[in-house]
Amino acid sequence: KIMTMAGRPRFYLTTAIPYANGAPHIGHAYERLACDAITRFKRLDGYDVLFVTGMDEHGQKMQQTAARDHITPQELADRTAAQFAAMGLALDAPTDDVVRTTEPRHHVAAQEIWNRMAANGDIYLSKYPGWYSVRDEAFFDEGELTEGPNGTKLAPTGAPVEWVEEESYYFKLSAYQERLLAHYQAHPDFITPEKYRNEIVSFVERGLTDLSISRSTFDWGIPVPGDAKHVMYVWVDALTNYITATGFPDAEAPRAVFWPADAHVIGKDITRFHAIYWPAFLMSAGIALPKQIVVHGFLFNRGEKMSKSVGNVIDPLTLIETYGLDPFRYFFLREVPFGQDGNYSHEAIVNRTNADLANDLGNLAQRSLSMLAKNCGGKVPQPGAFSEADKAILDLSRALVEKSRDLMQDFSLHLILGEIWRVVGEANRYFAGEEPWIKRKTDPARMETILYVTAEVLRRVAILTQPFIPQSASKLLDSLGVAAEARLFIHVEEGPDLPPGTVLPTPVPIFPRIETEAKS
Ligand code: ME8
Repeated sequence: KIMTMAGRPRFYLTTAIPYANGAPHIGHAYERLACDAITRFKRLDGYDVLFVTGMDEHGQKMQQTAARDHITPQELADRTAAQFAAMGLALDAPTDDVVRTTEPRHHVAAQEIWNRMAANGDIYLSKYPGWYSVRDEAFFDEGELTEGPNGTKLAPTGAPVEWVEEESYYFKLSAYQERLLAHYQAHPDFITPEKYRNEIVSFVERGLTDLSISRSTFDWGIPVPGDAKHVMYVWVDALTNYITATGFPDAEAPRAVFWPADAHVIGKDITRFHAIYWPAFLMSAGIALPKQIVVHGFLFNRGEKMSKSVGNVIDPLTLIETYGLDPFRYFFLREVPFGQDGNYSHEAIVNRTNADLANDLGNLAQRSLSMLAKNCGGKVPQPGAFSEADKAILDLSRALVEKSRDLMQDFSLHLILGEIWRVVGEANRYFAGEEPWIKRKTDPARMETILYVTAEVLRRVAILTQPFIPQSASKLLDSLGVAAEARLFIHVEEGPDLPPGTVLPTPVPIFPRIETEAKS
């Protein structure tokens, strides 16, 4: 691991940069949210994290959408960038940077990587006709196409393709087949989950053809160095954002130390670009490869693909307004196994929120903290000697850090939440089984110990939940009197545990139930 001067390990994480030709949808929100949870987790675990997103603002698709809306491509880009910034705020998922591909610093980086690939002899001018899909911004081989209506042809993604016959610059992708395969072999975790790795490996094994990397029939892009008739293929441009953020080509830039990135988090439809083209470009330019391409699945509304024509494209901001931010965050991170496709529906969101947040964690916090307020003078009590049951639940809650860290190796966010809520379940059984409301009369000292143990377990659970439900976790920690600077994972592993005598604020409900029917 690379250490910073302060001795903290570094971690550089990116989202894909959304196309700026449309408003944010739930898939974008999900990706940003997952990356935010990873970022928060790593920071709480002592890492110096660089978390970057961006906007993919060039290409034919942008030019077409802008023309349709009677605005310039730059106006379209500005409008969409503002919508994505609002989404980031609504999700409470801030980033350290937003690389917009129309920025001058990005033009510099993209032209530099182009020049290095050219200097390495990997770029040539030629003319091969081919099938191009504007929606995917990609060429497809004849053999990959399917029949569309009225004798038209469709890309494997279902998008229409057009026959393109123009002179363009090509990248010698075919020359990288063996080196890419060797890299996948030597770094088995380069593409994760394995399912996507296997797809990429067999695709590359079937052989690679050279890649058209410039266009000359439209001009909304970064000019090719030395030949301004051409603009760069939008994917060469877009992928380069990941090094623009680290100050490339300035090797002395403050963020240069963050390259190579630890994880590019992307959806399953763009694995080819990230796991084949991007590493090949970097090899050609003599730049280190990212450590991991982390692939997530697609979200479906009740099993249906979102589409404008079906009318089921849901604005993530509407969902956040309806359910509240933390229920929204919790639902998607808990319910969708990270790496797999997932479904959402009103019922599923309500059920998760009420069962896990309101009942399991909310009730435990509410019951134990209001007992503390009433029976222990609103202070953290002094515990007596711990029983076996006390020790068992305390140990389980402390072990959560190491378990979560292990699961974070595979970015198994849903399993981390599963482990945390398993402990919440145990804590509820402990609390019910120990019956502190009865001990209040028969053995008040024992009651104080039970309430102490429960509050301490809540402290640990709250610290662990911060990456996922940051606002609620923070309220819970406030209600336990935990100082803002004592909320790291190390404070679970090494303490200090809740100091007896700490004065606690009046408990407030933190996890409201979602009521779906009006009460009569
Ligand atoms: O692909 N569920 O941009 P994009 C989950 N500009 N994730 C989804 C999704 C869904 N239903 N739909 C899309 C692009 N995504 C390029 C990226 S990176 C150098 C350039 C994911 O706006 C998608 O897989 O179409 C991608 O990771 C991200 O959202 C942006 O998609």
